Amino acid sequence: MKRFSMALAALIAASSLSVPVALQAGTIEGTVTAKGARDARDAVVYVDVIKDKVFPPPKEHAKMDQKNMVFIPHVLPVLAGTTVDFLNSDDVLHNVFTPDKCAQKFNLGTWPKGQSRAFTFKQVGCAAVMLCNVHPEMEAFVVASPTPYFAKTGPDGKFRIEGVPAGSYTVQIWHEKLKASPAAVTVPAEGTATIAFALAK
Ligand SMILES: [Cu+2]
Repeated sequence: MKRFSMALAALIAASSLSVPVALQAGTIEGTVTAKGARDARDAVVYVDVIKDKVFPPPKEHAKMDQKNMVFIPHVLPVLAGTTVDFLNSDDVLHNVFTPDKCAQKFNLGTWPKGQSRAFTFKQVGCAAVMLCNVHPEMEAFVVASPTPYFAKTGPDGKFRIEGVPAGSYTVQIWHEKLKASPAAVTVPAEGTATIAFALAK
Protein backbone atom coordinates (compact mmCIF):
# COMPACT_ATOMS: atom_id res chain seq x y z
CA MET A 1 0.00 0.00 0.00
CA LYS A 2 2.79 2.36 0.95
CA ARG A 3 4.68 1.45 -2.19
CA PHE A 4 1.62 2.18 -4.29
CA SER A 5 1.09 5.63 -2.80
CA MET A 6 4.75 6.49 -3.30
CA ALA A 7 4.47 5.54 -6.96
CA LEU A 8 1.34 7.64 -7.23
CA ALA A 9 3.07 10.60 -5.62
CA ALA A 10 5.95 10.26 -8.07
CA LEU A 11 3.50 10.14 -10.95
CA ILE A 12 1.71 13.28 -9.77
CA ALA A 13 5.03 15.07 -9.32
CA ALA A 14 6.11 14.07 -12.82
CA SER A 15 2.87 15.19 -14.45
CA SER A 16 2.92 18.56 -12.72
CA LEU A 17 6.42 19.11 -14.05
CA SER A 18 5.44 18.62 -17.67
CA VAL A 19 4.39 21.87 -19.34
CA PRO A 20 0.87 21.91 -20.83
CA VAL A 21 0.95 22.00 -24.62
CA ALA A 22 -0.80 25.37 -24.81
CA LEU A 23 1.96 27.00 -22.80
CA GLN A 24 4.80 25.77 -24.97
CA ALA A 25 6.25 28.81 -26.59
CA GLY A 26 9.29 29.84 -28.49
CA THR A 27 10.91 32.99 -29.75
CA ILE A 28 11.07 34.70 -33.12
CA GLU A 29 14.12 36.83 -33.55
CA GLY A 30 16.11 38.26 -36.37
CA THR A 31 17.68 41.15 -38.13
CA VAL A 32 16.33 43.76 -40.49
CA THR A 33 18.44 45.57 -43.05
CA ALA A 34 17.18 48.74 -44.72
CA LYS A 35 18.35 49.85 -48.14
CA GLY A 36 17.30 53.46 -48.57
CA ALA A 37 17.07 54.49 -44.92
CA ARG A 38 19.60 55.83 -42.43
CA ASP A 39 19.28 52.60 -40.44
CA ALA A 40 16.82 49.77 -39.80
CA ARG A 41 15.30 51.08 -36.59
CA ASP A 42 11.56 51.50 -35.99
CA ALA A 43 10.41 48.67 -38.23
CA VAL A 44 7.50 46.72 -36.75
CA VAL A 45 7.63 42.94 -37.09
CA TYR A 46 4.45 41.05 -36.20
CA VAL A 47 2.82 37.64 -36.46
CA ASP A 48 -0.07 38.01 -38.90
CA VAL A 49 -3.68 36.94 -38.30
CA ILE A 50 -3.88 33.43 -36.81
CA LYS A 51 -6.95 31.56 -38.06
CA ASP A 52 -9.69 31.09 -35.43
CA LYS A 53 -7.72 33.05 -32.84
CA VAL A 54 -9.07 36.20 -31.25
CA PHE A 55 -6.96 38.33 -28.95
CA PRO A 56 -8.89 40.53 -26.55
CA PRO A 57 -7.33 43.99 -26.40
CA PRO A 58 -5.51 44.92 -23.20
CA LYS A 59 -7.35 47.07 -20.64
CA GLU A 60 -4.16 49.01 -20.11
CA HIS A 61 -3.74 51.96 -22.44
CA ALA A 62 -0.65 52.57 -24.53
CA LYS A 63 0.85 56.03 -24.48
CA MET A 64 2.28 58.46 -27.00
CA ASP A 65 3.82 61.66 -25.67
CA GLN A 66 4.41 65.02 -27.33
CA LYS A 67 7.55 66.41 -25.77
CA ASN A 68 10.09 68.95 -27.02
CA MET A 69 8.07 69.19 -30.22
CA VAL A 70 8.31 65.51 -31.16
CA PHE A 71 6.06 62.50 -30.76
CA ILE A 72 7.57 59.90 -28.43
CA PRO A 73 7.85 57.16 -29.48
CA HIS A 74 8.14 57.80 -33.21
CA VAL A 75 6.63 54.37 -33.90
CA LEU A 76 4.19 52.72 -31.50
CA PRO A 77 3.11 49.12 -32.19
CA VAL A 78 0.00 47.97 -30.30
CA LEU A 79 -2.37 45.01 -30.36
CA ALA A 80 -5.41 45.96 -32.45
CA GLY A 81 -8.15 47.19 -30.13
CA THR A 82 -5.74 49.01 -27.85
CA THR A 83 -6.54 52.54 -26.72
CA VAL A 84 -3.69 55.02 -27.03
CA ASP A 85 -3.52 58.07 -24.76
CA PHE A 86 -1.92 61.05 -26.48
CA LEU A 87 -0.27 63.26 -23.89
CA ASN A 88 0.97 66.83 -24.27
CA SER A 89 4.10 67.46 -22.18
CA ASP A 90 5.02 70.79 -23.80
CA ASP A 91 4.19 74.37 -22.81
CA VAL A 92 2.61 74.91 -26.22
CA LEU A 93 -0.67 73.56 -27.56
CA HIS A 94 -0.49 70.37 -29.63
CA ASN A 95 -3.03 68.62 -31.81
CA VAL A 96 -3.24 65.02 -33.02
CA PHE A 97 -4.95 63.99 -36.22
CA THR A 98 -4.56 61.39 -38.94
CA PRO A 99 -5.58 61.43 -42.59
CA ASP A 100 -5.60 57.62 -42.65
CA LYS A 101 -8.93 55.89 -43.26
CA CYS A 102 -8.02 52.82 -41.20
CA ALA A 103 -7.97 55.12 -38.15
CA GLN A 104 -11.21 56.86 -39.19
CA LYS A 105 -9.31 60.04 -40.13
CA PHE A 106 -9.64 61.18 -36.52
CA ASN A 107 -8.89 64.65 -35.24
CA LEU A 108 -8.69 64.73 -31.45
CA GLY A 109 -8.53 68.52 -31.25
CA THR A 110 -5.94 70.71 -29.55
CA TRP A 111 -5.03 70.58 -25.87
CA PRO A 112 -2.54 72.02 -23.39
CA LYS A 113 0.28 70.62 -21.28
CA GLY A 114 -0.56 67.83 -18.88
CA GLN A 115 -3.72 66.74 -20.66
CA SER A 116 -4.28 63.75 -22.90
CA ARG A 117 -6.87 62.51 -25.34
CA ALA A 118 -7.49 58.93 -26.41
CA PHE A 119 -8.18 56.94 -29.54
CA THR A 120 -8.81 53.19 -29.89
CA PHE A 121 -7.08 51.58 -32.88
CA LYS A 122 -9.56 48.88 -33.81
CA GLN A 123 -8.59 48.00 -37.36
CA VAL A 124 -6.23 45.06 -37.62
CA GLY A 125 -3.07 45.82 -39.57
CA CYS A 126 -3.69 49.57 -39.61
CA ALA A 127 -0.52 51.66 -39.78
CA ALA A 128 -1.64 55.24 -39.31
CA VAL A 129 0.39 58.43 -39.42
CA MET A 130 -0.03 60.77 -36.45
CA LEU A 131 0.26 64.47 -37.25
CA CYS A 132 -0.07 67.77 -35.39
CA ASN A 133 -1.79 70.59 -37.24
CA VAL A 134 0.04 73.19 -35.11
CA HIS A 135 3.51 71.86 -36.02
CA PRO A 136 3.68 70.38 -39.52
CA GLU A 137 7.10 68.82 -38.90
CA MET A 138 5.71 66.52 -36.18
CA GLU A 139 5.06 62.97 -37.34
CA ALA A 140 4.66 59.53 -35.79
CA PHE A 141 3.01 56.18 -36.50
CA VAL A 142 0.74 53.77 -34.65
CA VAL A 143 0.73 50.21 -35.99
CA ALA A 144 -2.13 47.91 -34.93
CA SER A 145 -0.89 44.31 -34.91
CA PRO A 146 -3.43 41.49 -35.37
CA THR A 147 -1.67 39.46 -32.65
CA PRO A 148 0.15 40.28 -29.42
CA TYR A 149 3.29 38.83 -31.00
CA PHE A 150 5.07 41.93 -32.28
CA ALA A 151 8.29 43.83 -31.78
CA LYS A 152 10.03 46.97 -32.97
CA THR A 153 13.58 46.99 -34.27
CA GLY A 154 16.25 48.86 -32.42
CA PRO A 155 18.96 51.02 -34.04
CA ASP A 156 20.89 47.81 -34.84
CA GLY A 157 17.92 46.42 -36.81
CA LYS A 158 17.43 43.53 -34.42
CA PHE A 159 14.10 42.35 -33.07
CA ARG A 160 12.89 39.67 -30.67
CA ILE A 161 9.35 38.37 -30.11
CA GLU A 162 9.03 36.12 -27.07
CA GLY A 163 6.24 33.82 -25.92
CA VAL A 164 4.99 32.78 -29.36
CA PRO A 165 3.05 29.48 -29.14
CA ALA A 166 4.59 26.68 -31.18
CA GLY A 167 3.25 26.64 -34.73
CA SER A 168 3.60 27.92 -38.26
CA TYR A 169 2.90 31.58 -38.98
CA THR A 170 3.20 34.37 -41.49
CA VAL A 171 5.33 37.20 -40.14
CA GLN A 172 4.82 40.69 -41.56
CA ILE A 173 7.06 43.70 -41.45
CA TRP A 174 6.04 47.37 -41.57
CA HIS A 175 8.31 50.36 -42.12
CA GLU A 176 7.31 53.97 -42.67
CA LYS A 177 9.15 54.24 -46.02
CA LEU A 178 10.36 50.79 -47.09
CA LYS A 179 8.88 47.38 -47.80
CA ALA A 180 9.79 43.70 -47.53
CA SER A 181 7.93 40.48 -48.28
CA PRO A 182 6.33 38.59 -45.39
CA ALA A 183 8.14 35.53 -44.09
CA ALA A 184 6.83 32.05 -43.28
CA VAL A 185 8.14 30.77 -40.00
CA THR A 186 7.75 27.72 -37.79
CA VAL A 187 8.18 28.37 -34.11
CA PRO A 188 9.38 25.40 -32.05
CA ALA A 189 7.88 24.51 -28.65
CA GLU A 190 11.09 25.64 -27.09
CA GLY A 191 13.79 27.53 -28.87
CA THR A 192 14.10 30.14 -31.54
CA ALA A 193 13.07 30.71 -35.13
CA THR A 194 15.18 33.23 -37.00
CA ILE A 195 14.19 35.61 -39.80
CA ALA A 196 16.21 38.07 -41.87
CA PHE A 197 14.21 40.87 -43.51
CA ALA A 198 15.67 43.08 -46.24
CA LEU A 199 13.72 46.32 -46.48
CA ALA A 200 13.96 48.24 -49.73
CA LYS A 201 11.97 50.74 -51.79
CU1 LIG B 1 2.33 70.13 -32.10
